[in-house]
Amino acid sequence: MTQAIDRPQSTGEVDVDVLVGAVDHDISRDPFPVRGLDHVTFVVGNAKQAAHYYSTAFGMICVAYRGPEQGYRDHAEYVLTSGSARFVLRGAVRPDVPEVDFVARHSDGVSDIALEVPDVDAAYAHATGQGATGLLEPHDVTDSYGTVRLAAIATYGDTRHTLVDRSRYTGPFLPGFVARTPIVDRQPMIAAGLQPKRFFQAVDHVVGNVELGRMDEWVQFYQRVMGFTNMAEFVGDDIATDYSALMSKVVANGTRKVKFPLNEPAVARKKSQIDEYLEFYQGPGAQHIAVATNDILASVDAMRAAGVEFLDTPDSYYDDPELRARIGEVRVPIEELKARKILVDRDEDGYLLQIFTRPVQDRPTVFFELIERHGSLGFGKGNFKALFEAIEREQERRGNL
Ligand code: TYF
Ligand code: FE
Repeated sequence: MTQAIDRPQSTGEVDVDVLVGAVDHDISRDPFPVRGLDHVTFVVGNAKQAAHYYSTAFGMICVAYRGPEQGYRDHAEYVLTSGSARFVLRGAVRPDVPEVDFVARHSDGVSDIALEVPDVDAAYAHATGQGATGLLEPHDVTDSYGTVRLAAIATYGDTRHTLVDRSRYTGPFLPGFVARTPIVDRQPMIAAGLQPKRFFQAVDHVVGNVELGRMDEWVQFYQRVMGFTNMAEFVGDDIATDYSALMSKVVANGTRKVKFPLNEPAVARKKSQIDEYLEFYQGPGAQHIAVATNDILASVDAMRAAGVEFLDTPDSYYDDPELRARIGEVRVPIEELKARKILVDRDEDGYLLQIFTRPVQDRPTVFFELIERHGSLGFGKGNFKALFEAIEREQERRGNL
């Protein structure tokens, strides 16, 4: 069943040029060297249907599977990729496994933001030495494709970081997983020009929501445990009280390939969107996953056509002469962005285009962002006002404002 399928390139040049904003940096001198994001695991109520959703609505390709058929009696796990982005969808097959409790508490959510590291033992020793809680000691897992070394540490809420060294492994994902063919055949749509080959090619950043007053602790956690440093973009008191009702700081590894914004609620006029998340997720967790695309127009069109819901942006956003002046020329006429509700922001390094989905499960918790970067390393600070107003309209619709 092994075949030349769309395997993610976890290291090397491909990643560097697909992830705009990565910088040259020698990770060998880092206290906690990180090659990149290995995968994001979602624990879901029904992995079979989730795998179908991410195949049809997100254009992802199912490349591997592990479940009862392989002798793994507890879970069904589907691995889907889009370029270097790799999602694992895990559903319980039995009632007495922890994933059942995870879903009861959080609903579908992110359980693992796994990092590819060159030396699992060194990374784990550094992390736990700096106070991280170890969840899995370094150990080898082996099958006929080779050996993967794994360990895991805890982060906010019920979220973990698995540490993965797959340099001695050639299989489709991890030992025990078997290669499988895509769930849907998008080739006819692609051939007819109705869908892009990929809707996105990498994970740009993963955002965590933590409790009121805890953001700085988690920023320091990533500084201490992973040697991450702060990026310039943050939402401070000034912005928080005016319209965002949240505070935010961004930490990143040396290459800037791994970026983790961290949000906490702020006390403002209205109920914070972060409080809404914390209430419905029953605690801290991953809030949104931003995926990098190089054709956000085509991706949004394909995803909308497949039924993905995006946040609305009022026409007044695009008609604002101040925005027009600040943005200047971008690669498409602004009308093209307006027609699709795509946001645009510019900073000293360049510009970015971005759009946010509505929550992708029944609870107002996890959502996605599509981002197309043209030089800008930011997170769309110039859009925070328009974005947070849009989120407040959604909170209002849900009766949570
Ligand atoms: O990742 C970011 O920082 C941007 C902005 O609830 C953002 O995408 C921040 C908080 C939020 C939604 C978007
Ligand atoms: Fe974001």
